[in-house]
Amino acid sequence: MARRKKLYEGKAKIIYKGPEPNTVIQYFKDDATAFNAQKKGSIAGKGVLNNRISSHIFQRLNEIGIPTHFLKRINMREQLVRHVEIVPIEVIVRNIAAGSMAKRLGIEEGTPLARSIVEFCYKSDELGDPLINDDHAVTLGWATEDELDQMVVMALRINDFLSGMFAGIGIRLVDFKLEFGRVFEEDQEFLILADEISPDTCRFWDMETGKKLDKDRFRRDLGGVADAYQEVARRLGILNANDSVKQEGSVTQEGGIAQEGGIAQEGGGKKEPRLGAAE
Ligand code: ADP
Ligand code: AIR
Ligand code: ASP
Repeated sequence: MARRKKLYEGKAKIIYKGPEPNTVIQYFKDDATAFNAQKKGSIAGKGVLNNRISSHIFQRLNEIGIPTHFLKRINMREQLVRHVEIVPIEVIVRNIAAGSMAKRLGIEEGTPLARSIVEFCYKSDELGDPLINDDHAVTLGWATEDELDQMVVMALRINDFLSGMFAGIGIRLVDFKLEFGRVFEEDQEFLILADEISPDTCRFWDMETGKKLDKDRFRRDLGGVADAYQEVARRLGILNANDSVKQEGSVTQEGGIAQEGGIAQEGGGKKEPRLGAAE
């Protein structure tokens, strides 16, 4: 493999220089962190599943006219995307109270919200991605008023589309996080959706049982992390039904032992899952 220039290594992905100008490659790692990297681990096969799930979702969003950075999935762990200047704001959409909002406001997790809530957080690991409002974002120069408006409009459209898409496969979209980036074309600057949408960045609850099918299984030590991510991929129709989860220790956690299902292929010793129809 040709040697590539690493531009950035994050908690869950590595960004490499792309083959064409203004492109980068996102490499999806198996590493998992939570609570701004205070908790660290590795989930065998997570990167493969997130690459596949996120590619599928971004492709669908491109098709309905949401501008995104996604160009194509290159292989099991990599996708080619447009290089953007990331807006240092995480945009969170919530349909049901959960996680930090439930905790902060003393609301029981699982309480439905009368309308969707959009939150902004300043993207800073050191500060723990603190919640901010429009005034902070504009005054401190992280985004313009117009950019905030664009992000909210896109986030709500994405929420409508994805809520329907997941409801169709028996999954409630509880909340999710988006990142946007700036691209420059012919003296024009505009925002496109960047980063990833996967069980690492969304809360997914099974509509019948309420089972968590997302990163909360890792955050809250619920076990079955890879299994849950696989279930999401299967329901999306992008993982063959006969792909199985190995009941062997393949999730490791720093400072602890967690025994978890990794991903195995039927009749093969390879760890990467066999995936369904190409995008
Ligand atoms: P983190 O930086 O929070 O640890 P990741 O491990 O997911 O997160 O690393 C991916 C990084 O790449 C993130 O910081 C994200 O903002 C950034 N990123 C996502 N999409 C693009 C893109 N198209 N161009 C440049 N940077 C991107
Ligand atoms: N999120 C926020 N920062 C990183 C991520 N992945 C996502 C969570 C959850 C939503 O944003 O995965 O889906 C809200 O998270 P929280 O912790 O603020 O309740
Ligand atoms: N991704 C963030 C972290 O690594 C937040 C989270 O997902 O809990 O801590």
